[in-house]
Amino acid sequence: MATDGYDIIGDIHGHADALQRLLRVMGYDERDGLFRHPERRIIFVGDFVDRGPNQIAALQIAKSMCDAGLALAVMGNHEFNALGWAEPDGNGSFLRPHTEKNARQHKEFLRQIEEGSTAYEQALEWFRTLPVWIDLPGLRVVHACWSETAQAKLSSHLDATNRFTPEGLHEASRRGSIAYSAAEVLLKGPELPLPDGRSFLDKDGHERREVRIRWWDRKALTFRDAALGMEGEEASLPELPIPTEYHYRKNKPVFFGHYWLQGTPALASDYAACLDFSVAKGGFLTAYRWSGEEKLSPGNLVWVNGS
Ligand SMILES: [Mn+2]
Repeated sequence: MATDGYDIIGDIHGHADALQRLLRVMGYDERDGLFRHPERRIIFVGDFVDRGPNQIAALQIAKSMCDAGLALAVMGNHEFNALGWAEPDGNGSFLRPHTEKNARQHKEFLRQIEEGSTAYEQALEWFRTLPVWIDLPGLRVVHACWSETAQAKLSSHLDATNRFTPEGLHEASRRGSIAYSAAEVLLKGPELPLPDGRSFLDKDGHERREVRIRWWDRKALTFRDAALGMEGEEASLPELPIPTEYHYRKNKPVFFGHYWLQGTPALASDYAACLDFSVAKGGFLTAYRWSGEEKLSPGNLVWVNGS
């Protein structure tokens, strides 16, 4: 599609009102229920659903723009999880087991979109069409982590446009498979076992023995510098070296979401932008307005608050 640039939008999580305000701030006008810009297109980083108040409306805005060729989108872990929740595993359970924890993470979606309804089936049908990553000539987009190693491991389970094949979705949901760990890296980000058998409670109160790392920061070389999501406990970690296999070392800009970053939106690095600034937890829905530059500029970030 001909365009002067892409506006890449972070995790929406059902905040349709913020999405509409962000699109208007960036000069997109609504006509016949479609948001359009005369020169620019959108790329969504995934996580359209779960948590927030207006998930059907958020899906409608994003999907209609994609259907009309006005936007592209990648799959987030919440779309992957929604597909797994709905898909029988052939052994009397589902690809994503209906445990209490999994039900709690999905309950707002299921409350707003009745399981089995037409809207539900249409949402899942759209999720199946979302690629795991997009690699355009000047920029890249993935939900959580750009890892060529993980992409290579998953590629035989995807079609030519990086969408899961039906069998691929099953294989990537089978705990312990190579495809499962590759999908985890791409959709949820790499995690490292904490040293000394440590654990911490994450933002949802779950005990975790593995920690997310700042894969986009090639200077973050120790647990103390690289760990994130520990609610401030990162500073207590030892300065032990971490494996650097996940560090992004290219100068081609990469855009992602997923990390529930706090505070005023800022770039992750000169060549990487996390656009998830926690709109579903009192933060901001954030976009980066890209017009072909290799080195990113903080002045191209735009954001609106949640409500
Ligand atoms: Mn996510």
